[in-house]
Amino acid sequence: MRYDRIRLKLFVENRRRLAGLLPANALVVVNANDICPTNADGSQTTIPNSDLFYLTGVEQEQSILIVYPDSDDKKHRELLFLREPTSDNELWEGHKLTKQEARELTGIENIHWISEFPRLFHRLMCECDSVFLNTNEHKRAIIDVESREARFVIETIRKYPVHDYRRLAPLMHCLRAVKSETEISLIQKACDLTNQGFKRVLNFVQPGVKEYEVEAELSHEFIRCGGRFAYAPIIASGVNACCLHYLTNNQVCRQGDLLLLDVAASYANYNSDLTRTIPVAGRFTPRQKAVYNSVLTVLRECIAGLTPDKKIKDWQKEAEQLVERELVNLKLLSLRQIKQQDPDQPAFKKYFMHGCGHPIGLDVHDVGLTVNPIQSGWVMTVEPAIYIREEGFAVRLENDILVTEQGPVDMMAHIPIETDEIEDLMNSRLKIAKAKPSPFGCNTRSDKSLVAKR
Ligand SMILES: [Mn+2]
Repeated sequence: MRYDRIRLKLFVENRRRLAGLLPANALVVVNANDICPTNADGSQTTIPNSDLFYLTGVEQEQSILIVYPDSDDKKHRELLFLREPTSDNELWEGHKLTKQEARELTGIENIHWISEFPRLFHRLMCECDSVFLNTNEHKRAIIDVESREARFVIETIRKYPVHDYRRLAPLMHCLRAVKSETEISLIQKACDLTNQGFKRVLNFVQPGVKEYEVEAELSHEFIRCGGRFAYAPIIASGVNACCLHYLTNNQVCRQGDLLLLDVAASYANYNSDLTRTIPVAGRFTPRQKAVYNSVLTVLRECIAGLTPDKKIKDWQKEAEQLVERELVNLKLLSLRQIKQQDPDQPAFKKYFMHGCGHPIGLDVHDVGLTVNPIQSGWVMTVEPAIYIREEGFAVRLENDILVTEQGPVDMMAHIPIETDEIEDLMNSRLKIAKAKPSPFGCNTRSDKSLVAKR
């Protein structure tokens, strides 16, 4: 791991909370994520299974957790199965957890090698009354690939067809939605890394830089601090910002354009999510500033509106009404258009067509019972926007907010957002020599000698 060790109390407490939600004599199984293949013998970087991490802190492949709080045998109440370290896998892949290391990481006493899983699992299946199996459930996820967990579920039900099976996902969603103090401090750490990356970008962006060069600056900052990109960064200049999930990041940032940056760090698997929109040349035009300040006003009102007991759909409705008001102020919509609109296709949707925010945590679009009222302890993003394709730009602003009984806490309050602040920071920097040739051959198109050397 590249982050400071998390105290095992977090994982012990999370398992205790899960045990508290289970009916009598229930068994829970949680599997690690697959290492996903790409092409030939390649594989993707593995992101740990969020539920397994939440309950154990384990990131290692092929791991399996069993929680069986009512087991007669004390040794069977919590079991962790790990891939056995061998000289061969350690030679090729690196260090694997020893049993003692796993105990110190997770607080689970009973650690077994994965080869012992079938025997012990069979025994526990003969003793329990119900089995909670894990499924990846998210409203927006359409998943065609069968995960390790999904294969385990299918195989288990095939072998034990008449057991009483239940979904673990709703319990995990209920637990993971409300963040503990440790989790909040880890999300805060991710927000702080994001701040560092954003400040570096304010010092870097100028007309002529490519969007992917901005991406490289962020990458440098996040990785050197032990973090990584929380999600594929959106670095969209000019009209590119009107594509909601623009990921090519290959255009030149031009004088007079705005640059939308939806970029953030994750730290210790906890994510942040930031959006800022900055002027490429360091000054907003009056029109850009007017739209920007409209979005900023809505952002602040939506943050203030994140209060316990409100339903997300009501909060979204408020956001839409605020955006609509601003669209009228900006003369993008007329009151007549609004009066005559089809209620199923409201006029504001031309300029603001997505949700105003989502829970964030171990997943960027975090699990949570979003039909339930907002609760103290949730961390939500707030991301209003106005997209004006015909004017060739968009403004989106996004901060991460902790909901509390005492009112919303903006975890990104320290990240520059006022237009004056952004302009000042961009104009006070030491200008980096423009288009300095890179020693690594970034300008290879005009420099054949670098290509020939390889
Ligand atoms: Mn977001």
